[in-house]
Amino acid sequence: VNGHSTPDNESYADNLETDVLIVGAGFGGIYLMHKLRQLGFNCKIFEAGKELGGVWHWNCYPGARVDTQVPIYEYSLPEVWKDWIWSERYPGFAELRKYFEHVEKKLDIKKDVAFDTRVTGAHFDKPSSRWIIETEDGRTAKAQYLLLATGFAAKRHFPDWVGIEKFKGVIHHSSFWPDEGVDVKGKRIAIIGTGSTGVQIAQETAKTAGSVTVFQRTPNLALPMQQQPITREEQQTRKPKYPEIYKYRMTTFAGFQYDYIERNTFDDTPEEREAFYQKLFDNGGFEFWLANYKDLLFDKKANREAYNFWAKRVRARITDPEKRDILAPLDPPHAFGTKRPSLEQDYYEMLDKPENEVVDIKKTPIVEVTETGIKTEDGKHREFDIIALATGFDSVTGGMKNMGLVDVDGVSLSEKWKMGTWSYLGMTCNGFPNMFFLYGAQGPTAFSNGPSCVECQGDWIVDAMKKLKDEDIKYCDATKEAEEAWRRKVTELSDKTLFPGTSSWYMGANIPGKPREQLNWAGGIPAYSKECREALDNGFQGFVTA
Ligand code: N01
Repeated sequence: VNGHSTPDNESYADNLETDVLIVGAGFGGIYLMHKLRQLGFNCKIFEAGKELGGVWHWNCYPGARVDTQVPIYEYSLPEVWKDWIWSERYPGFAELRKYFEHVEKKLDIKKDVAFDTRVTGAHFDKPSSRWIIETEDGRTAKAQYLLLATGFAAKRHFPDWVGIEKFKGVIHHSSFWPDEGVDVKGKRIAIIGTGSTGVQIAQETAKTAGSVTVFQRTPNLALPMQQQPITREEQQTRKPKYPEIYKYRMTTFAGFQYDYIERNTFDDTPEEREAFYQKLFDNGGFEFWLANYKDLLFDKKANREAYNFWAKRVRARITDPEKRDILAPLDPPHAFGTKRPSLEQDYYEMLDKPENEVVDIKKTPIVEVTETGIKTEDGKHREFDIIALATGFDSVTGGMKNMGLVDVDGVSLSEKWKMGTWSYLGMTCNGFPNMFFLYGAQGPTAFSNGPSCVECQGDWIVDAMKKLKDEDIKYCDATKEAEEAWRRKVTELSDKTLFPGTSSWYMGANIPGKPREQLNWAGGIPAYSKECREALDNGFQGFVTA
């Protein structure tokens, strides 16, 4: 299994001292750097990869593209969007990488980034009020503030199948896909996993591969993407509305250009409901998920109604009855929308082709990877040239637990979070003074559009740091009580929804042994923002300051 990064960076001195050390140069890290520079903070970013872009630096697997429509999945910064033009409604990874080149031209970030630099340890030295940060290549840095922008997918998940190291063909995890690509033409490809990644890989490789075999544990309740090219003229005409669009996205549950409607499912007649579902489904994107009736994620009966519509539409596209029942069963595998639906273009048609196969590994689990292929419990051995592992991530908490972070009493974050996750506001942790994180645990993270979440939390972090500076406060540290109360709030919000009933990475349930708990704020961005603002406006409520 390949890796991109080799720690050979010479671009920063050992014993670096800076006001702010940011970890990660994706959407979050770049935003923080840009905003903090404007306030006169001296900032540096440590980034394990070789380029800006975070997940878009790592993700170049076949078919990788964003599932949020232009212009929602981008910064609201006018200096960035004003002269940036996309080519499609849902841009692919190559275009997203170009977007980050454009961001660099506008914001001049890279001069303060040390690439190929992986953080492996950090602790807070109370006497000097400084974080001491260690990197994999043995250097250290000191900073007054430590900001973690490591994303929700910083730690890959590799299942421990017997023999996985023996496979003699090509095998890659989706986020370690080689930059130069893999020639799939005419090859026999296995794809393990049917999350957003697996669906994209299967749909794309099936266009040229000899055969595609998808190993599915849980069907993805995928929605039509309705991809379309978009012209420069269309975008130029719409740009005067962008400020309004970006303002609106922060008022919606998930930071999108649409929101749940004010009606419940059974407020409408069956005919009205059918017409409404039809419209959402055909508009494409996440509308069927995020612009649906407001009880979709709360009421089992309402949810089942939406599922039935989804299954009817998808089943009609699959001619093979066996594949139809595996990909879109009549009975829901879980409540619709409690696992992230992928956006597909011709996933079902591609898998329906006779040369392609869908293996239901809930019925016949994988028992072994051999030199030439994959063996399942029913004794079948299938041979492959390429295996794509689309098995996901130790999502949300895995990255932060893996960085050697230690609290003021010498307890590691991985120890602190062993039995569950505790944070305050989904941005700070007790015992980790002046450490802030975004797009991570107990924030709107997985239930929101990435750039919206990053800007909401980034603005709060920047305001908190400005306040600390203006009021001459050396550090702030969340209290244990505030953490307990936040955890309770996160759990209570989630318990009102259908999310806890589904084994998903949202609930930590995709990683063997990981505590099952809601890892995300399920109350929407506006309510989240309000809570966070109040804590600041009330003079660092929930923190001790010194
Ligand atoms: O990962 P996943 P992902 N044996 O965890 C299966 C974002 N994203 O990389 O569902 C067999 O969702 C697992 O099965 P199950 C997006 O937020 C966005 O696809 O646990 N199978 C599942 O099918 C997304 O949600 C885009 O039963 C095993 C799959 O592997 C997040 O990233 C594109 C297994 C993992 O799916 C993660 O997506 C891609 C095992 N031992 C990703 N272990 C955009 O479009 C796991 N699986 C922007």
